[in-house]
Amino acid sequence: KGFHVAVVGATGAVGQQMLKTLEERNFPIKALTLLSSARSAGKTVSFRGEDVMIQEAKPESFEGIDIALFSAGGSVSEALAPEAAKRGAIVIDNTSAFRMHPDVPLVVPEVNKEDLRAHNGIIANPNCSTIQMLVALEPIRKAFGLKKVIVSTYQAVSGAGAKAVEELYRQTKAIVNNEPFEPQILPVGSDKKHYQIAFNAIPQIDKFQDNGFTYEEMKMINETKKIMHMEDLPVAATCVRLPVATGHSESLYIETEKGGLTAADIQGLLKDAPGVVLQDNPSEQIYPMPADCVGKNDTFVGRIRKDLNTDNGFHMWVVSDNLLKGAAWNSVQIAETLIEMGIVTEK
Ligand code: 11C
Repeated sequence: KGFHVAVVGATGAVGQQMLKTLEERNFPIKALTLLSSARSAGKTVSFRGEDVMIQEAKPESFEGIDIALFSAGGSVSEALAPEAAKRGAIVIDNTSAFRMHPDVPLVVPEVNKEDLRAHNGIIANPNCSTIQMLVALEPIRKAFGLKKVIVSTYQAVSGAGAKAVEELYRQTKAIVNNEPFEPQILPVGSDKKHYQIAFNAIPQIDKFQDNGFTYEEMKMINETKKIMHMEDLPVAATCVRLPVATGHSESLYIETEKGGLTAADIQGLLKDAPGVVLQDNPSEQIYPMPADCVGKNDTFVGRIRKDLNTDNGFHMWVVSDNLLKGAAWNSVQIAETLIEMGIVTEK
C-alpha cells in the first residue's frame, strides 16, 4: 500500500532533506527509486534503515512512478520532468524550470493549494525566499488586503548548494588561521567573478538581468504575483547572501489595503496562521533567528511594527529553514496535499 516515489537529485542539499522529510512524515511509500546524474549513480543512501542504490536518471526510469520529486537542477528537470509526466507520474519540481509556465501550478499549500487541481502532470515548488515570505503575507492579504511589498533578504549559503556551504567553512577556517584562500563558488558558480563569503555580505544571488535586478530578486517578484494571483501587486526585492549556513531571513515592508490597523492586529492574525510561529516580544528580546529555525518546518515571524510615516505600512522579520519550508518540506507538503485533496490516489 502507498505510492511509488522517485527522488531525483537525492545526494544534493535539498535531496537529502527530502529523504529525511519523507521519513519523518512517514509518507505512504510502497517503493522508493533514487535517481541522479551519471556522476552520483552507484552511490547508496540510507532510507528507513535500508541502503538504497542511486540509479542514473533516464526517461525509462519513470515507468510505474506515482510521484517524482525533482531537485537536481533546472536542466535535469527540463529534460526529464516531461518524460516522467508522460509516463503518468506527477512531478513536483523544486527547480525554476517550469515555475512561470502558465499551465504549471506554482504552489505554497498555505496560500494556493486549490491551484493544484489544474495541474498537467508537473507542479512547481517556488523559490525558498518566496515561500517563507508568502506564508507570512497570505493571512494579511486575506484579512486586510495587500497594496505593496518591499523585501530585503539575508540568505543562507546552503541555498547555493552543499558545495557552497563547504566553501563557507573552508574560508572561515582559512581566515581564522590566517591562511590564503581563493573564492570559487559564491556568489554564483557560473558567473565571472567570485567573492569571499566568510565574514562578508554579498548583494548578489544568481546572475543579473538587464533591468538591474538579479534573477533571485525577479523570482521573488514574479512568483509572488503568480502564487497570490495578483499580477499588479507592486513588489520589489533586494537579495543578499550572508555567511549563515542554513536559514533565510527577510526584512519586509508592506502596505495593507485597509487603514487604521495596529501591529497588534497583524500579530493577532499571524499568531494562529497556518505554518507560522509568531516570535515577537521585544521587551523579552524575542524574535526569530536562523540558528533557532534550522530543522523546523515552520516560518517564524517577529519584529512586527507599524511604520512611523505611513498609516497602512508595517515592517516585519521573517525567518525559515530554506532547505525545509523553502524546498524539501514544501515539496513533500504538496505531495501530502495532493493525496488529501484526492488528486493523487493509490493505484
Ligand atoms: C538561493 N533561493 O538561496 C536560492 C536557491 O530557484 O530554487 C533556490 C533556487 C531556486 O540561492
